[in-house]
Amino acid sequence: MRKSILALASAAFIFAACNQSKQPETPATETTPPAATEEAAPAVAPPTEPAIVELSGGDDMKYDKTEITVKEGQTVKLTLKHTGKSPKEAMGHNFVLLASGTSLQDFATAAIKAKDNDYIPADMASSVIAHTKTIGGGETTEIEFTAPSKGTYDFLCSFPGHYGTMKGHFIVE
Ligand SMILES: [Cu+2]
Repeated sequence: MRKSILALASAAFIFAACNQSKQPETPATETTPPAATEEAAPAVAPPTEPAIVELSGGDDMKYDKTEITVKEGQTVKLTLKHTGKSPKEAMGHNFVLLASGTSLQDFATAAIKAKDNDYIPADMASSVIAHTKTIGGGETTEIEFTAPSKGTYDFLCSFPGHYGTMKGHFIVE
C-alpha cells in the first residue's frame, strides 16, 4: 500500500516536474509565429533595388517604349530624354502616369489648356501618379516615385496633340 502511494506520489512529482519543465518552453513556442511572419515578410516586401527606366521621345512624336514594367512599391527612377531637335514650344515631350480610372482622352483634352502648368491640368492633379516636366529637343529630365499598387496604368505625353502616338502601359506586378 505504501509502495503504491509512493509510486503515485513520485508519479505526480514527475508529472509536476514535467509540467514545470515544459513551462519555460511555452514562451519560446509563442515567439515562433512572429518569427515565421518575419520570414514571410520579404516575399511581400517591395524590392529594395530601384527600377531604372529610360524613356525617350523624338521629333517623330513617339516614345521608344510603349510598355514599362515595375514591381509594386518599387522606387522608380525614370529618365525622359528628348532625342529630337525641335524646341519645347513646337515639340515638347513629357511623361504623365495616370491614376487608374482616368480617361486618357479627358486628361489630354484638359491638358491642352494647361500650358502655363506644363500641360498638367491643375484640377486633375489627383489623377496624376507622377509626371516629368515638359522638355524640348536635346533635353533630359528625371523623376523618382514609388510604384503604385498592382495593375496596369496609362502613361502619355500631355503636350497638345501628342497622346495619340505618345502613350503606353505602365504595368505594376
Ligand atoms: Cu510629346
